[in-house]
Amino acid sequence: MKIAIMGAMPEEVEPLLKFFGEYETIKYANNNYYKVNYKNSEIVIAYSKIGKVNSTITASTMIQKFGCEKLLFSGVAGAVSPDLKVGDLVVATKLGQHDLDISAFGHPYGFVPEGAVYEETDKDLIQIAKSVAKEKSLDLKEGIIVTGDQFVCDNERKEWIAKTFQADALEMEGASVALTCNALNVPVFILRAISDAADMDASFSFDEFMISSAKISADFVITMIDKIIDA
Ligand code: OS5
Repeated sequence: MKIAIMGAMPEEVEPLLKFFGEYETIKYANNNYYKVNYKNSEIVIAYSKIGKVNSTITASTMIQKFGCEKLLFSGVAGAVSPDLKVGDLVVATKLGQHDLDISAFGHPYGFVPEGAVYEETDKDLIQIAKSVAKEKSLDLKEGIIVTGDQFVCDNERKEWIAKTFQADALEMEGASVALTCNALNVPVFILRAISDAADMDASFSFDEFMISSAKISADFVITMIDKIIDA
């Protein structure tokens, strides 16, 4: 089994590389891919760099060049739902692009012809995540995550996103990763731990909690790996 684990920023994959310890570094398409042998499986780890384009390239490379058969994303997010606080874990049931807008032609926000507003994630991987959460007595929330090429730090924009997409959290890579995986028929799982509330204090909260929240998410994904391999 070949499994991809990706993040967007170095801090999001560092806990994974530290855990697995030994890895081979492969340079490809202006990025580094870290190959790990673990329990007769191969795990490919990479951070894409920020945003939808970079994350699409990395997800596509993980699948088409490295042959990964499942893809897990681990990272941080801004909270949209007032129920989500810093450090909370949220797994995406579906994801949309909040900055995709051809509404001038009568289409809903986030929609392009021959596409869909939301990309779904893999139900089996969510089940595995739920069983890990139960075993570890961790609170894992399920919700809608939206993606856009902007760091949201504005209540008005956040409220618009909440109302338009019924979103619980937002970030800058998940929907593009899910769209890539779904197009290539690879099961996808997107996990985020909250680093900020996407409000006027977001950049300060992000700087303070990015590393601790990234580790919460990465630690959770690590505990899922054994179950995925054994399933
Ligand atoms: O990957 C981006 C999306 N992530 C999730 C997220 C988020 N997205 C949108 N709005 C919010 N409120 C969000 N909260 C969490 C996090 C990440 C956000 S962009 C952060 C950029 C921070 C930064 N800029 N420069 N550096 C770090 C230093 C640097 C310099 C050179 C090379 C690498 C890093």
